[in-house]
Amino acid sequence: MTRAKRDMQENMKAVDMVIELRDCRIPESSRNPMIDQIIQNKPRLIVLSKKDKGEAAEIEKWIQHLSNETTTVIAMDLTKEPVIAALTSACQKIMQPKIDRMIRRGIRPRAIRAMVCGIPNVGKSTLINAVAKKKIAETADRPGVTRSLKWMKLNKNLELLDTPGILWPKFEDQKVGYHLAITGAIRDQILPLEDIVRYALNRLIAEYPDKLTARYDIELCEDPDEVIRRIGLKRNFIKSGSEVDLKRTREVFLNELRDDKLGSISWEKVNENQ
Ligand SMILES: Nc1nc2c(ncn2[C@@H]2O[C@H](COP(=O)(O)OP(=O)(O)OP(=O)(O)O)[C@@H](O)[C@H]2O)c(=O)[nH]1
Ligand SMILES: [Mg+2]
Repeated sequence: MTRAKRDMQENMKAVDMVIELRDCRIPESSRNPMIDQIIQNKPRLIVLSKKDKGEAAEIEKWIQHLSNETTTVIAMDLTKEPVIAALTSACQKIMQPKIDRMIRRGIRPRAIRAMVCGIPNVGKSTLINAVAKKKIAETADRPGVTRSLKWMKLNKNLELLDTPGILWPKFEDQKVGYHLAITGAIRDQILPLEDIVRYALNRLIAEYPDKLTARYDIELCEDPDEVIRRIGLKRNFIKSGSEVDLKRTREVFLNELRDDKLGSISWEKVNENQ
């Protein structure tokens, strides 16, 4: 078992529920399947982050698809939207049955305790910083199970563990790797640049030809290698001689894709995953 997993399992004992972050553009690829095992049957709030970067209609379908009795789903732009209000209301709704039970038994309900978790780059720090910045964060030390845990008190109803649980994505399916690379979750050369770009272009040629032509003003064809060559030619990325500098073209193209220069794209759609 990895250290991160062990830590999460320990911290799990101290929380009432889990806030799982996923990238709204790739809700399947940006989840770690181990999470179900770690959080067992604790109530869960899935926050689909980077709402501003995905397609509204697709995000709405994901919200419907992922919601069930123990899981509530919301989508957010964590950099702009009021995080505290959204989290408090969602977490309260999720925990209401338990709170009601406590009240019926004559127990005064305490604040809900939640842990934020997710794979790298989904917005864990952005969420926690947004909360901490508000200075409601009188971080209090309270003994956890084996060591002291730091909590951030958002208000009288909700406390967040100040360290998120980090999980790594799974790369069993190559498509997952491409999705993570395209959205910037992995930046290292884990996968060959050529393959990432080929995958992205195949998808764009088939599903978003207008976005490609609008950005690069080229004539499209079905061959992604030819399309990247045409993009390089258009941008005048020429090596000595008259050859197109394909490596540079691919790098620039992938950077532009990550920077949303082609617009909002939901790389995973609900139907494909059913
Ligand atoms: N546009 C947009 N950007 C976001 C959103 N949430 C996070 N980001 C950006 O995504 C990048 C990664 O966010 P982090 O909060 O650092 O992600 P993290 O989960 O803490 O990542 P690790 O620390 O690597 O595990 C940052 O550049 C954030 O500004 C969002 O909702 N919308
Ligand atoms: Mg972080």
